Amino acid sequence: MTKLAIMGAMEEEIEPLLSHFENVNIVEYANNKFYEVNYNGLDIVIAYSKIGKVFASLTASTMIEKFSCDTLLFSGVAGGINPELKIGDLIIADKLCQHDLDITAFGHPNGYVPGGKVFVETNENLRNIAKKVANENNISVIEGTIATGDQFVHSVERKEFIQNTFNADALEMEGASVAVVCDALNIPFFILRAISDTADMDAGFDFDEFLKSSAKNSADYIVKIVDQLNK
Ligand code: 4EH
Repeated sequence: MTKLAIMGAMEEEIEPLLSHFENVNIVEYANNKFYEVNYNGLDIVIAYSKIGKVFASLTASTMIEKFSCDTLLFSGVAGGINPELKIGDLIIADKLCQHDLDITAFGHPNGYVPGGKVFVETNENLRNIAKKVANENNISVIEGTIATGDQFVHSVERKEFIQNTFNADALEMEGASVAVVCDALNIPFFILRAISDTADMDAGFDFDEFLKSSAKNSADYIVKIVDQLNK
């Protein structure tokens, strides 16, 4: 690894990272800010994309093609589907899908378009490193499927559709688009989320209450993973 990308979607998701690293150099590009740091000899670029699949794809592509990052970590929050996941808990994506991608009118399965695949897998080596770090630090984390779509899910109906259709454990609005970009460009990537809400009636309320604390849970674990990668 020569340069590491760490991205979030919202400012709150990368703020705990930025306050951890010193001497940040800001580069403005593509209507966004990219925060360059050198952390114990490792070059890192940090950015938040803004919300949703399009902005997340743009930022991931930019970090890879413009900033020459060759490994990507995503840190942020998610709505929980798996009842084992409580607010604040961590989930590592082993694969991701787009729950709002729908050309079922033509007989294709949900989440599929020709030339693509329903599920994109994350890098196994990064997952194993993350699990080793979790073990050593007594961090409890589950591995599972994350479903992405351009919707803040706050209804049991939509949540159950996503659970039943993709067997997803958590949902958010960016991960799968980052996965598609990294997979196409052959960049090893890792997607971590901490639960901020459970995507039901109370999701908006819970999200506002737990965004910052859950974003910090995710970011703190990411820093430990970076330390391990940099050994
Ligand atoms: O980046 C978006 C944020 C919500 S939208 C996706 N993020 C948070 C993950 C997430 C999520 N996604 C879909 C957490 N809970 C989710 C859920 N459904 N229930 C947002 C939030 N605050 C202000 C503006 N937009």
